[in-house]
Amino acid sequence: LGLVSELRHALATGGQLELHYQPQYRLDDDSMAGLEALLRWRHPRDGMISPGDFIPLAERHGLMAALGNYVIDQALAQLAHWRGQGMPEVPVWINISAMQLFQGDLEAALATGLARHGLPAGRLGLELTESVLLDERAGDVAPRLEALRDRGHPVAIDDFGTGYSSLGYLKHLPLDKLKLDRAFVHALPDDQADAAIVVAVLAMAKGLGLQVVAEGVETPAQADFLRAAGCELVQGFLYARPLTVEALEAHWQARS
Ligand code: G
Ligand code: G
Ligand code: MN
Ligand code: NA
Repeated sequence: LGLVSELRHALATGGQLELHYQPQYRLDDDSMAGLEALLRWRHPRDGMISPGDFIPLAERHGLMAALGNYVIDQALAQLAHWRGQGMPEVPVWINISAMQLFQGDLEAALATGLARHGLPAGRLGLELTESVLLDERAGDVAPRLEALRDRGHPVAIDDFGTGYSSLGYLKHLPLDKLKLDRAFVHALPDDQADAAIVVAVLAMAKGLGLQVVAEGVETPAQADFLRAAGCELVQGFLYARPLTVEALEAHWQARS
């Protein structure tokens, strides 16, 4: 319980929770296409704690709405701060958990944040992990996503290919992007099965009018394979790790 009260304290004071940003790049012209915001907890005693460890804790203890709303506000505040500073005006993508999607005030939190920071909804993309679709409330996912997309938020399915869900949902859900899970990228270009799966996913996405972001790109050989296969967007350690704001600004300046 110690960590829970510390998380509650961190949320109330704000200082220990920060967003890191990982850029996404276009394979055709190397331009920056977007940023994924990844939450970090800089714990005064334990050091950097991964969201994989504290998000489940937040969900169990009723802190997820507050944490999610904090992420929304931080990401939008950062975008507003960068306005007019020469940073590329790309969307920031935040991760949304199943619990947040069904939380009553998600739309209000988004609308409030956009209004406060004077930004259009198109600048804040929403990533939902594929396993959200396995949630028992999955029947309600389509109308929830439609409402968010109608407001102008781009929507992506994260970890695509690992959620054990049916492809049928692609027909019914309003989506903009698939984020191909790094499990399929890791062994490219040599692994014949992964190569076949990636080519098939790219063809399917094209037919459905969806963009694909390949995740976990770590080597030039993986990038070459993906480019030749017609993949539009990439994210991974080859380009940049998730970066602090200062490191991202330096990364951007070094590239421009
Ligand atoms: O970067 P890292 O390995 O720490 O990310 C671990 C997991 O935590 C990823 O699945 C990522 O989607 C998730 N995650 C990161 N930031 C957030 C966030 O702000 N909200 C939610 N719900 N999940 C996040
Ligand atoms: O589930 P989600 O895709 O949101 O998780 C993002 C996680 O993937 C973050 O923890 C991030 O640090 C990690 N990540 C980003 N790029 C790479 C990469 O090239 N290789 C590996 N192994 N992990 C990556
Ligand atoms: Mn993600
Ligand atoms: Na992923």
